[in-house]
Amino acid sequence: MIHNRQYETLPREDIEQLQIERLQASLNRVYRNVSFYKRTFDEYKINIEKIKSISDLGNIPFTTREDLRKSYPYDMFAVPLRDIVRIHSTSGTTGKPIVVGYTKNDLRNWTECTARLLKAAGITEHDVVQIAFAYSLFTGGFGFHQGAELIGASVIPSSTSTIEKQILIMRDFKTTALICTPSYTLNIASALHDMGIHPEQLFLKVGLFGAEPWSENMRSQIEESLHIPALDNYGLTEIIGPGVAGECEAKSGLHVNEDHFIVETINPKTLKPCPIGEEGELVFTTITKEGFPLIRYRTGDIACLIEGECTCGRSLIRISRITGRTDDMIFFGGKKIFPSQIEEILLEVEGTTPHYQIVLEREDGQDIMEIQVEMCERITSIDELKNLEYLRDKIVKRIEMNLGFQAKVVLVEPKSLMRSRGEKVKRVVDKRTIGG
Ligand code: DLL
Repeated sequence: MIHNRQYETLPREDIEQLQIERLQASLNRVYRNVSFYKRTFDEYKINIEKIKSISDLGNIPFTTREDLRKSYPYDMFAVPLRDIVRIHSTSGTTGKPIVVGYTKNDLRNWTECTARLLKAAGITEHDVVQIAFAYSLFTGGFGFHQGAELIGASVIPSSTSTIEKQILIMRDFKTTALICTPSYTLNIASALHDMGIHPEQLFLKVGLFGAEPWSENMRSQIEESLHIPALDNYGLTEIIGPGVAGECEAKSGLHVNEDHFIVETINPKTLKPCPIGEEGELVFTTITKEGFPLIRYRTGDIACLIEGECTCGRSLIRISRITGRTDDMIFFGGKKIFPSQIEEILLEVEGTTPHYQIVLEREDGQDIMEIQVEMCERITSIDELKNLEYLRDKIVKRIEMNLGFQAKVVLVEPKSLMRSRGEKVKRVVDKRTIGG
């Protein structure tokens, strides 16, 4: 099913024509209204009028996460706050989060984008859609909610209830479509098994999963345990939230909503464009956003572009599954964390050194984090031992308060963590396998 046949099946030349027109308007808008872009375009002597084709976009410098952090909270907004009707943000709780704003038009476009993903998964007004993403500063819950309502589906904002409650809702409210992260879905599947509920006792027809990396192996596990097709969708707060790209029922790549976003892939080292089909870092330019437009934003996500016709009839370019990141972002129990956020907390606690190692494991479907931290000095007395326990509790509490999860903290002897030849401790040891 295609939600917006006019735009989703445009001939390629028409898509590119539309993109260039909208790009011109966006470049003018950011130059006029966002001091960061005015400065950058002046510095690089960008003449907007000379950007006449999509390949000319390559002359414009990138925007990075760091640029957005520096503009906290509102410096990248291209409209006054009175025109902003919604604010979301990334979860950077210790470091500066990235704050994004939507105008009424932005919300309308965002709603359209998620509605397209839902329709592509076969969801209609006859469906009961259970959204088990947080309704919060995180974009997942609200983003899909709007789209599902636009389609006319019956929406259940079950958000972050307990797994048991999700399952009871799913069974009793006759949910037909489930929307959440793939790892949470596997937890639901295993809880169903424990509760003795067979998938045939449910009404599920399809699931849309995203917001974290997953694999084909994980897709098979979900499909086999819930007896539904499991479709991938991709998005990020900075660009709009969910709705940037999503799979259709053909499951052969994620269609990018190209009438709203221009996608490029670059080699993250040379920063040169990658040939179609070769993996690189995804770079997005928004071409309809008013509140928080971004030009050539480096996402840090690795994927490749897939050209050519899809059996579904959409002409929109596709991206592959996300296969990795260019940075050290950790996906942990539905949260996205940078080791630097943990480091900041450790640096605030006296008695520990900045040498630490994060060890990630998965037990019974739950992510577990152990943080091994070197102490400044060796322990020689009982009093020091007590002090050690106090230190450990302090770190655990701060992590819970600032980052919102529980970690096991182990204080280890000075210089006991394994160092590489360059004398650096490996920051993250991930013993989980995706889908394992
Ligand atoms: O995760 C938006 C979203 C919500 C997407 C619901 C899909 C469904 P952020 O919290 O800003 O936004 O995280 C964005 O998550 O840069 C990727 O690294 C990762 N990510 C999102 N979707 C996928 C996916 C939302 N399908 C970051 N596969 C992105 C792999 C994904 N990684």
